[in-house]
Amino acid sequence: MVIRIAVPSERPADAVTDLLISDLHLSPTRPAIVHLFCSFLEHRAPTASALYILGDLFEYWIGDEAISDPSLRPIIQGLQALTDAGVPVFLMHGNRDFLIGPHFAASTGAQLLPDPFPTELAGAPALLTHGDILCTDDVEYQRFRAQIRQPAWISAFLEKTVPERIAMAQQYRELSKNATSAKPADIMDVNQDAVRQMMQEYSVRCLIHGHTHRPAHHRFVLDGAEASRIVLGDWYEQGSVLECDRTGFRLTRLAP
Ligand SMILES: [Mn+2]
Repeated sequence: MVIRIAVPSERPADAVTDLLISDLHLSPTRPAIVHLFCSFLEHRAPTASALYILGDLFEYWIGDEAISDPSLRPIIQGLQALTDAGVPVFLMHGNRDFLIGPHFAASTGAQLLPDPFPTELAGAPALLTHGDILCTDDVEYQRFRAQIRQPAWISAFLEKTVPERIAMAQQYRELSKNATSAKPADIMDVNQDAVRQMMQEYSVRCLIHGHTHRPAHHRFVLDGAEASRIVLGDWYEQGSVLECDRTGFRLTRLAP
């Protein structure tokens, strides 16, 4: 379960809206989206009861040495200002930034979440996941994922120099782009059986994920009762935020 951080007095006492985002793919090559995110951290997120980032905050993360990259400083500082103000930030790894580690967490005050992560939202149990593990129809991707998540692969990668790692990350990104454009769209969506299985395993009726960049609120019947799967949107053309309070869930957009 989530450990709530004590709320300092400068925060509104009635802050009861949780915000969930994912797939920002922040990169110095897309300054408008970096600016949009920093503005969101400064103006929108401080009134929230918590901010959940469900993976792929960054276009790629080559290890926590990236914290000292000057172009990423506004992002680190913005997150730190938010957690300093008493808003808990929960961060899950995505497939692009699964090497975010303890130094990033210490520099921002963000708390790393395992994937999947069961919690409570809108007064009911909910399960959070980045979403790529549900794309079981994409066998080639799952094979690649299993390979790069092995501790031996990770330690070999982290032993390389920073420029070598950046070159490799960019190379993987190109390979992924080419592979993605060659695959039929439905292969890269979640598999409904995988969704049901995960929800049954955690006994939840609400699953929230990103990764597929197909924002939607899907309703279906699971074991005879209504269930929902909420998909967060990406931050390519605009921002995408899921608001959650006791009245339910709302998918909203942020204009750049
Ligand atoms: Mn992803």
